[in-house]
Amino acid sequence: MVHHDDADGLCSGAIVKAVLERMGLKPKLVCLEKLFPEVVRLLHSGGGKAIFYCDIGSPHADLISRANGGRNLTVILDHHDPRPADDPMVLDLNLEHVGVRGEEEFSGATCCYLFAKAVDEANRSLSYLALVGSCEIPVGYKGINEQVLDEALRDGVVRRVGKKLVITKLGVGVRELFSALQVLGPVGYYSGGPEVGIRAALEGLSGDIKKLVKELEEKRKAVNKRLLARLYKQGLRRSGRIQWFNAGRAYKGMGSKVIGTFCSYLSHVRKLAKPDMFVVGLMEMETAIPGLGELKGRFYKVSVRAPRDLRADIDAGRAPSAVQLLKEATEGFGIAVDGHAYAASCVIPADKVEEFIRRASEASVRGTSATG
Ligand SMILES: [Mn+2]
Repeated sequence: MVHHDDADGLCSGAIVKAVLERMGLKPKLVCLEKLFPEVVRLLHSGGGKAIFYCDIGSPHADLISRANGGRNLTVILDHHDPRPADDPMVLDLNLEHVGVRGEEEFSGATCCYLFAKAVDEANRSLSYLALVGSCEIPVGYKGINEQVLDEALRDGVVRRVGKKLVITKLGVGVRELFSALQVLGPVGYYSGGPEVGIRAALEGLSGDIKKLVKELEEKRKAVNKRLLARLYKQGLRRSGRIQWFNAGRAYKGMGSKVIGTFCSYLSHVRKLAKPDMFVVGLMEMETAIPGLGELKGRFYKVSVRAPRDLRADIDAGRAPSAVQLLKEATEGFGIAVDGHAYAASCVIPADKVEEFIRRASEASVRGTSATG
């Protein structure tokens, strides 16, 4: 079982873990920040396994199919924009395939929940996890998510307390659990956070877990503060329409999502970031995947954010979208390039950093090309 590291990914993992355990199986969980091709090949080596991808996988269903070669039964439960799976043993159950929008109407956890319900109606007790995971969707509970909310309220799995939704069994707010998981997975990625997050999703927030969430948040804040002080002193580096900084190993021990969060914040800081240029942040990644082993080589995580004024130029086609910028700048070596118009991320080999900056700077002034 492979699941993503954010709150939606942890809820997705928790649902499928519970379903498989209720069936008497003993799933082995692997939490991933990004789908490295090397990891996919490793997971699919050998045969006769059942492999689940939760809130991750659809954008790489083609890669997964090639790595699988018909050997393992593979089920993808995801809501990210899918690529075609061309191995009949790879079943992508993403509802995008039937025209439901994964940006608005369902999350990875919703997809996992619908699977759980199809396996056994008794799994309706897990509906709250679809609601927690879906907090990442900015438009509220719409479409299928709204139906899940109605069902959860009717079943008494969640109840309204004032304006809040509370999970009856755990006595925890839906939003509160979401916020804790957003820290446990991404910030605690290299310190056992995902396992704790899965437990929290199924059993609630104990005092110990709350304490861990607070510690992780404080650690991240301290690094953010140091980095900000450095940038106030040195400024961002600029070329073409990109402004960038390299955080190096400042976030050592934390998952690489922290650089994206920092870039989002930075893109609003007028004193540091020009509002009409891409904000690009780089950080060196750890070389190990928890529970799986060492990766071959060293890698950098790259995050791109478009500040306000740049967004108008992107919409008008006067600047490439964030994800298009990354695609062009990392063609030939970019790993897991994904995102949308105003925010995108990927992984690049450490020896490609300079080439990436040069190409991103060139692509940033080109405007919309046909490759998007
Ligand atoms: Mn998701």
